[in-house]
Amino acid sequence: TLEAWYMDSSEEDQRKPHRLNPNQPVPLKELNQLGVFYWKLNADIYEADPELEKIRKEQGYTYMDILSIRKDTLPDYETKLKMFFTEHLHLDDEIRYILDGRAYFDIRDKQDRWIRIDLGKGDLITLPAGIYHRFTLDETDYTKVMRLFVGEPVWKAYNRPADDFEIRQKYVASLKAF
Ligand code: KMT
Ligand code: NI
Repeated sequence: TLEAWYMDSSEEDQRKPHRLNPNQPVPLKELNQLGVFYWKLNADIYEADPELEKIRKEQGYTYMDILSIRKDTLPDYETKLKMFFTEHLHLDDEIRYILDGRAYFDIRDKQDRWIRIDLGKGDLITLPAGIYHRFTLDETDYTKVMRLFVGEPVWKAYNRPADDFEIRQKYVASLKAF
């Protein structure tokens, strides 16, 4: 299963866990209420995994590519990591499947607090269009991630504040249902 927790507000290295003391865990059910969904898969067989195929078919994830995020394999590593960790939203869902290594996704809860989601090999996560979030490596400085998308990919990120976008307003309205 997936581990998530509320973050402290220290300015220390973004790659550290940033847990509160005592730790304040966030159960998957609460992530679901924020529109975040999760599957656990066997990343060793991702190239021919019927479970992954089923999800891709059901969700319409026609596009996929794979990024190895480490200093010596990702062009413009420093710049990209800085961009990934700048709070932003997208007009489409963000779907990521960790094939190797580890990473954190941070998302905002309804009260605008940061929740850190700890991802490792085999974790597939979807963030809804319009949610504010950011991404970082952890102290191991490496992950290999599959990016999935419905149709032609659009990677454009809108940094916060992006409250005037219709997708943002739609997302915020969707939270009131809970
Ligand atoms: C994003 O938009 O937040 C990212 O794509 C970064 C994580 S996966 C490369
Ligand atoms: Ni993003």
